[in-house]
Amino acid sequence: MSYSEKILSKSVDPATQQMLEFAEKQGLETAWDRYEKMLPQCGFGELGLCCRICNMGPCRISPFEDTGPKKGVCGATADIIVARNLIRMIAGGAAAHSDHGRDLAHTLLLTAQGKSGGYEIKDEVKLAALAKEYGIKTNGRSKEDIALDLAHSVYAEFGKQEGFVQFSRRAPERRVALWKKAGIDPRGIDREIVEIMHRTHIGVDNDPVNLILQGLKASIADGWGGSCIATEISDVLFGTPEPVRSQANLGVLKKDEVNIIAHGHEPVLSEMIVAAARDPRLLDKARAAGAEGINVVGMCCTGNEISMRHGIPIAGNFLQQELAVITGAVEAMIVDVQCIMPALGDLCECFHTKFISTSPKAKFPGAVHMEFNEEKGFDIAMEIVEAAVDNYAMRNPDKVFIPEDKTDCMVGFSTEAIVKALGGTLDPLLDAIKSGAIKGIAGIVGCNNPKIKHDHGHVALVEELIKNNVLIVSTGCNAIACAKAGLMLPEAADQAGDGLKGVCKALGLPPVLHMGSCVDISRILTVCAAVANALGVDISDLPVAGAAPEWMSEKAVSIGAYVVSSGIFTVLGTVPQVLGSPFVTEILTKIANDVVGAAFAVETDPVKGAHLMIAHMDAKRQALGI
Ligand code: BF8
Repeated sequence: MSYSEKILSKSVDPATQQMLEFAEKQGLETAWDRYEKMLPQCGFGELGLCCRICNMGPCRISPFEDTGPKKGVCGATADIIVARNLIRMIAGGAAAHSDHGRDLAHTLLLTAQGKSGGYEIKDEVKLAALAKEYGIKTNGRSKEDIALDLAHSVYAEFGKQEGFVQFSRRAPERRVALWKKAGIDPRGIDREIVEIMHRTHIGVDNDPVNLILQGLKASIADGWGGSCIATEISDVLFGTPEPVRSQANLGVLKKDEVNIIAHGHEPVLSEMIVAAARDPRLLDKARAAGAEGINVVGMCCTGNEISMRHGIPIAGNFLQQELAVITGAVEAMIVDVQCIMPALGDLCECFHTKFISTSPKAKFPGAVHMEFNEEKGFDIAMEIVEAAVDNYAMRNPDKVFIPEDKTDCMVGFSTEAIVKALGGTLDPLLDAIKSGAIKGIAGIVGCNNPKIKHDHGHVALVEELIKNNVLIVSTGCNAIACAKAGLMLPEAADQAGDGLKGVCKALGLPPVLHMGSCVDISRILTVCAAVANALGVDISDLPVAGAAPEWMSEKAVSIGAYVVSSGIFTVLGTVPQVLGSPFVTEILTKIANDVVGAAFAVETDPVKGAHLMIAHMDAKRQALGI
């Protein structure tokens, strides 16, 4: 099918192209339309030069040399304003990830106390391993007793006033020493986030370097703290992912079944939705309503969580959430927190789709609120799924339009699963890196953003890297883009360079490994730390690099900051709002190298971005003498 130039410029994904054309014909608005209406976007904002922190403002700094104000009312310069705005984004992102981690700690606590509704401790091996890290005794103790101590320990990480976050000690000793030297070894997670808010208040910290260091510190508390807690405790409660087959793209919606989309982030909700949808009573009810079954599918990071653990299909990534509703085949869009467009409310009103919010932290216009809590998790999930089943009768078959596109994928590559696939040790991977069969490892992550052709940034970057023998570890909306593009199948190794192809074929692995949701970037950190420790070097010495080709969220800013703070060169595919300060730009792209041994680059062309990463890996290989 051929589409207009306009539609082809918006996405490379065939299902998305098809739905965009359909939406246009129906007169339905999407994020792409709202983005176009926003153009031209505020030039001061794009450069990070607008300050709204106090009510003497808003102030904006002129980016032109000769004209316009160079200081805000308080005297803040472009450097100060840009640095403050940037680290407030880190605070927002770190808070979101880490609050997700806190909810997992809470669920573990309730489960250990026997007070949760439907949860259990599924991975006792991981429970024991984490207990060991925290110095919790395991001998002769019940899993509930161990879990209780672990829950108290991880809970305490958030409000810790002094001392380090335990999981940060997975980093190589040299990395920790470097953090200490730079004054960015984080204390409690909440403390570092609060300190950003304090320091960026009018008239507090007005040194851009000092501000950015605090931003890095809070981001480390996120990556090696809050996000890591989210990942590890999810594994304890729901099982550590293992390779499993799944499918991705809007074609996973079914014409003859009750379609339920689980959208958002926290597996605490989605795990119970998955369980409830298998309940015989609800299945009978769905059949009595004329449906052939109940089809739960995921969206965004919730999609990643439930596909990694159950093989549940993923309907799409961030920019596809509205398109899923426009299929007219969705009985319920169930959401919790993060990356949920408020636009869904108005859109769902054009269809029979029930937009169901569940978190006390996240309410939306036009949504029905069915509040979820962990004490009654399964019972509430049953009510939510039943509401979806009851809504099947309201579906208008004339409005249903589901694209056929769906792609098979292999997901579920937790750190443990990767080690298992390698035969129990990291040695085969290290050998392949040393021999040059694998040039390096790239972590490709992050969102979609209508500023860049949907999925093009992700797919073009990843294809170029695997062609050059770079093994990819992927999370978030990048993982979904790669799954849709067929890059997460062992057969995709045929698109890789000879070295990577040989390794993948020998091990039966895809060249792009799905490591999970955005909090699961902590898994990537753990792998990097393990590889660095095995080689006796720091992470910054490894031939590894990161990229966020289509990033948009504050969480992505925090991720970028902690990845660079961990010593990993990172390429951004959309331009961060910092260019109004050449000094801050220089800190991020150059000076950071002297402090944390890594820096950012910005490259909007994904193929060029790939080659920046490859050149970086080549340089690191040379320095290591491999
Ligand atoms: O945490 S990649 S759009 S879904 S922020 Fe959001 Fe970005 Fe997708 Fe998951 Ni991550």
